[in-house]
Amino acid sequence: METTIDKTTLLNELDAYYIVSPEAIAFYRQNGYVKLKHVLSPEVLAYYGDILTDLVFRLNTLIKPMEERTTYERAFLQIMNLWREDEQAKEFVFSKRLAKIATDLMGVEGVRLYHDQALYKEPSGGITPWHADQFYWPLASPNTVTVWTPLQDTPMEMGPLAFAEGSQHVEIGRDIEISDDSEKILSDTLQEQNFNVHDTPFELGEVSYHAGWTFHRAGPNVSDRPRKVMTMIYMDKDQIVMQPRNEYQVADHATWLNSVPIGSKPQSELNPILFSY
Ligand SMILES: O=C(O)CCC(=O)C(=O)O
Repeated sequence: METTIDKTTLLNELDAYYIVSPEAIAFYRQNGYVKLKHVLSPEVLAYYGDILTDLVFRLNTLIKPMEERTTYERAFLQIMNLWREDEQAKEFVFSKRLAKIATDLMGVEGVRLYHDQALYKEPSGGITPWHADQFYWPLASPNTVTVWTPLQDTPMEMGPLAFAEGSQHVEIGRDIEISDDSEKILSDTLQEQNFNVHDTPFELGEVSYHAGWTFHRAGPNVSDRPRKVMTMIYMDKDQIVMQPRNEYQVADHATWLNSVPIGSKPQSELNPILFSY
């Protein structure tokens, strides 16, 4: 029998507030990430998962065989700002539920979207090397956070996201782009400095939030299913754009921040406020 999807129920769920426990907030601030279960229902994930997946495969241009790809290209198909491509993708990306959690974890008044991105690790896709995201962003304060939302359960063989606990507090390796070098150098340094690495599967409905300076990586996808993940990067709504410090930040300033003046808030239509108290 065909089941009918009640769209209003799905939209209500995307906007319904999730109460973030004081323990989860304390954990995030200490460790630079937190994993939360039962944030999204199987129904929301199935419905929006299909929409996001169709978009990823429609917009993807990376079609060369795995053997010819760089380490970065082997890690995932990366399709950005899906909210600008499709009204239903926008419903998911603009979820107040997910944006409020980001707000509460950072302890700010509200958050803007930096950009979204789908990260699909294909079967036989390689590792995501150790890196910290904020290396790429010309943003003045560390109040940035990414929600990593798997669209299916993600066992170890699919390459779930792993985190070096507390690594956002130390100013090591902040000038290293994601690469084979970052994997080697950061893995050695994090080990030498005794950082605990949290690497566990994600249940269906579980999501993680990690701070912009938290080092993270993912293993290869050795399963026969694609590891489908949608992410949204949030920043404090009062975040300030700073002078870019590298070529990636110059590019991000133009692409994701609409080239707003250095020293101003990113107030253009590219960076909407998604939740505010
Ligand atoms: O999905 C992955 O493998 C990497 C994700 C990541 O680096 C991020 O969301 O910041």
